[in-house]
Amino acid sequence: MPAVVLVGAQWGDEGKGKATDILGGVVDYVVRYQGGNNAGHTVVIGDQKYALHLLPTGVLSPNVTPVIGNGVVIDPGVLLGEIDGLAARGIDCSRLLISSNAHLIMPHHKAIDKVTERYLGKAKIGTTGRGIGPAYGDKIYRMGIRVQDLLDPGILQKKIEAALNEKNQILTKIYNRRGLDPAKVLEEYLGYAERLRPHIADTALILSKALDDDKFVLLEGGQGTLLDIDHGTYPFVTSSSPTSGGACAGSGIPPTRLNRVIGIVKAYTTRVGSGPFPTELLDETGEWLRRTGHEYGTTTGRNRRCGWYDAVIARYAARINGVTDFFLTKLDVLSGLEKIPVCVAYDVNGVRHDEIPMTQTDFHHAKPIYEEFPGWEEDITSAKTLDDLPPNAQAYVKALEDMSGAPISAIGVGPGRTQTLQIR
Ligand code: 2SA
Ligand code: GDP
Ligand code: MG
Repeated sequence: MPAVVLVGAQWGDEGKGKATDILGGVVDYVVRYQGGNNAGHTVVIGDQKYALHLLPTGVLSPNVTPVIGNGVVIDPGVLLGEIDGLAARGIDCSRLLISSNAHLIMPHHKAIDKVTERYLGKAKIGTTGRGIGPAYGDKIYRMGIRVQDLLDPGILQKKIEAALNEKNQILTKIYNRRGLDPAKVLEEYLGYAERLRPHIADTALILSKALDDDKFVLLEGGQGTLLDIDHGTYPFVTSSSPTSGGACAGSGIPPTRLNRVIGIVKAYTTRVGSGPFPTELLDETGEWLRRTGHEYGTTTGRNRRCGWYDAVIARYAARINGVTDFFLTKLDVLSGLEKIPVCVAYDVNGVRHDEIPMTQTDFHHAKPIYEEFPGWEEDITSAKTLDDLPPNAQAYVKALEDMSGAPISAIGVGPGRTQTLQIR
């Protein structure tokens, strides 16, 4: 059985959590392959709302084995809090598997993330402050602490001491903050080790055997294509690879075993944090989209910046990820608009660009070239098939499909599990 990747096609928060949950009925394993508890994936089941940060969305489906892959950075305190929170609501997380090769977010990573953002002032990235960038930085710098180090107290102690030797200098001498006590950090992390031990595994091996046994593996991305460390709007990106290539590196599943890449794309665009966003609306309409679409950060509660659909970005995501089909989400939010502009290309200093410009400088100056589509008044949240949608909504979907580089296979018309139209 092949593996399927689910990837955000914009700047995150496209509705990946709901999409994974819907597919959860047929899959055997759901794997997070990058990011950490910066992610916020919302799933609404009946009158219950779940906001997951580190746990794969598959944890909500009783027959799914949730897996945290090697490409994820884990804050163990947050993970255990999330497990306990779900247990209190009757969700069993005992099936959870955690890669022994995943890296740990340490207290110094969180401290450095917050203090560097503060020092950047106006030039800040707008991170979630969860220690994501510093944890990945140490991983690449080959001084990270991994999940498997929790299993060896001697190694863990040495690694914490070595890390704090350097990081305490940075915190105290450069940023004028208090240093961290290695003994206290060790004690805290050894406590986590006890509880996490039964979940730690060679997940790449388990997933490989599962695929050999014809099991269905779904790889669940966090954030989105334009936040990718390589392919996103650098430096206003997260520090990992949400794109489909990252799914392989972050899980140990080779590219030859992937057969479908689903791009999740919202019927308009949002972004949290700093960085270029050509179709951003800084007016009443942007505020209306935020209110109507409930566009507030799932992790931090921050206002999300809102704007029109950007087909240049969707085409880029289709190309970079090899999207086989799109799930178009939140179409219902657009009900009530007289006209709906869609960005089809950019004007950069008088020159038309049909692709994202090569340099960030040009992208910062990109002005959207819009095509307008007639809107619809009707509430579409009860629609069950494409034919239930008003003709103008159907025409909007068709236009997006024609412009975005891959067919649309499902449409979201509300946050609930059942509010999805399968159209292919
Ligand atoms: P970080 O913390 O180092 O990953 O931040 C770097 C940039 O990545 C953005 N980022 C996100 N963008 C959208 N959604 C995310 N998850 C949460 C959500 C965000 C929240 O689901 O709403 O609650 O604020 C997410 N995580 C990281 C971030 O805004 C920076 O631009
Ligand atoms: P993710 O990070 O991609 O998983 O997305 P988030 O959970 O951060 O944000 C998406 C929000 O949109 C959540 O509150 C979802 O419940 C909600 N949502 C998902 N699909 C739809 C949809 O089709 N219509 C509406 N109205 N809300 C949706
Ligand atoms: Mg989110």
